[in-house]
Amino acid sequence: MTDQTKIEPEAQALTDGFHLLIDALKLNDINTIYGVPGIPITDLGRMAQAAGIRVLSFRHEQNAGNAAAIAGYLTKKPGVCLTVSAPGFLNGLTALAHATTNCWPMILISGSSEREVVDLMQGDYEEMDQLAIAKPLCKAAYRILHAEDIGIGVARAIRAAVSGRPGGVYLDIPGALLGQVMDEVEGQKSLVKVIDAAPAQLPGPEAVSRALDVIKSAQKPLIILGKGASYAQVDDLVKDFVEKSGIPYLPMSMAKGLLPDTHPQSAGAARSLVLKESDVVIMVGARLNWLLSHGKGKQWGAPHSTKFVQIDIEPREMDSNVEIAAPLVGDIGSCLGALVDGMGDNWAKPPSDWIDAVNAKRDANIARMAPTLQNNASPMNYAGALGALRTIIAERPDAILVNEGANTLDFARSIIDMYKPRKRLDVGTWGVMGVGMGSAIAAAVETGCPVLAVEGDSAFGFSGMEVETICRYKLPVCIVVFNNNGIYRGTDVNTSGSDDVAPTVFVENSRYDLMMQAFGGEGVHVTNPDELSRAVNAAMDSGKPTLINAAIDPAAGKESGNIGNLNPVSVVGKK
Ligand code: ADP
Ligand code: TPW
Ligand code: MG
Repeated sequence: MTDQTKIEPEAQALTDGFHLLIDALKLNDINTIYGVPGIPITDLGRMAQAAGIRVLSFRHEQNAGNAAAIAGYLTKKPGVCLTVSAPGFLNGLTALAHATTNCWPMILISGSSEREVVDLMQGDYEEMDQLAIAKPLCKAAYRILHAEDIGIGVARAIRAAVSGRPGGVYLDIPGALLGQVMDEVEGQKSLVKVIDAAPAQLPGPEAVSRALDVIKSAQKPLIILGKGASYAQVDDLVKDFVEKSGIPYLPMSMAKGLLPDTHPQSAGAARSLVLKESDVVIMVGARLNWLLSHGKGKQWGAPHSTKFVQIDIEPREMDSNVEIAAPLVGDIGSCLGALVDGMGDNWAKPPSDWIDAVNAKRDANIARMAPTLQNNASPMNYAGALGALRTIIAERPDAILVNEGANTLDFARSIIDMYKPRKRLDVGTWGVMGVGMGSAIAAAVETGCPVLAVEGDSAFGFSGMEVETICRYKLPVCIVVFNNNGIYRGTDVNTSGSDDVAPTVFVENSRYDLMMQAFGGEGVHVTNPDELSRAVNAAMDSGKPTLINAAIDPAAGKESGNIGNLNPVSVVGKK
């Protein structure tokens, strides 16, 4: 027996993997998570919400991932998508690859199963070697195994996502990590605030003067603005460069609105002419990929050869398709700043016969299109329906336009003028169907602006269940489904004699508007442009989740929209 009193050691303050991960994200101003809950990350979502992070739950990880990808594009901070192991991870991975392809910063955080069991392939719950699978599909992939490494792991993921050419990063979080405990003070010390995550990258002075020399030598210069230029958020500098140079510019799809499409130097409606005839082209945050016919061939007026100046943060982009006469490697702000400085006060504008030729072609094309936009016929064709939406965006330039489909995309791109930067969100470099609802949700969440999503009926179907998410979070999203009963057209016939419809045809006269009503949103069915206008304006005024089923003539569209030429042709003909 002892009379000694037992002294309890003072209770040590502890933290764990859950809290450290949340603290690390918050420390780096990541305040929104897009995802789908489940083992092992359900509590992580709950705790993140309790800690003040906005946690948006989706109906499918791919849509949450697409939302994160667009959040990255709009904010220059990595959009975060949170998924469960194996199947949830794989669903999110498509979006991570999409973000990487488009050069947008995103982090896919996935829970994963017991490392020891996975690595011995012993059949764990949702077993998969996720890190190995993610690696080839994104810019960087990391796994955190110890609670004290969470700060560094998150910092590495953020830096990898946003520095240099932005892209997707995979962060593997084994479930066991979340439960690991450590001293709270030590834990807080282990967190890392990323300083200067996307450092300026200045072009060399020789590269700048080489570029200026090439531009000066041009008789028929052209500027091409890509979505890298929109992403960079140096809108005033882009305007300065374009206006000071006096050079006509062509916006790529998502760069529409970086300068208003009605800008006097816009060559958007003279695209074929400027690509074919220009002698010097200055690429600003755009790649010479398939969307620009790889910078060569008939579309570029071959055999005449074009000289390129290219501004890009990724050195390996240079000469990827054709020779670049003046590579300008650096961030767009620094490169354009150096060019504008170098142009001085007496910069000579391009020859007036070139400017006159571009403007004449543009004005003629616009005049030719104008009457088609007034077509109030029912059933609607694309021009009639889009003419109505064009007016709405002109009156509401702050609205964000989300757009996907084939004909629905291609017609809307050329018909709807954009007036402000980063207001047009579409299918990006891959032409992916299904990004629409994720994009619409992230656009509303990240900017608070109203969103108009113009969707082909097929495109909408890829992520249509997210109308529930839009209703749940009461987002100001108006979806217009261009319902032509199918993919490209609703008129294909099955020639086999079986009862099935043709592979491109959907249920006739479906009522997508009723889907929205199922979740308490507004659903409207319209058959002519006047009704469409009224319904969209009402939706935008009310800010209520709305889906407008716009009946489009099933015979109005073309196979694959504007890119039917990319379809392989059977040498023995169609059966
Ligand atoms: P688009 O599809 O509009 O033609 P791309 O996605 O093909 O545009 O090209 C965007 C380019 O912009 C990429 O090559 C990317 O490396 C580059 N980029 C992205 N952000 C920056 C930046 N801040 N500074 C310079 N280049 C950038
Ligand atoms: C992930 C192939 C390109 S466009 C399209 C498909 C299926 C749909 C076109 O029909 P929609 O538009 O949306 O009704 P419209 O106006 O022409 O009728 N899977 C993915 N991405 C792509 N691009 C496809 C398939 C495709
Ligand atoms: Mg369709």
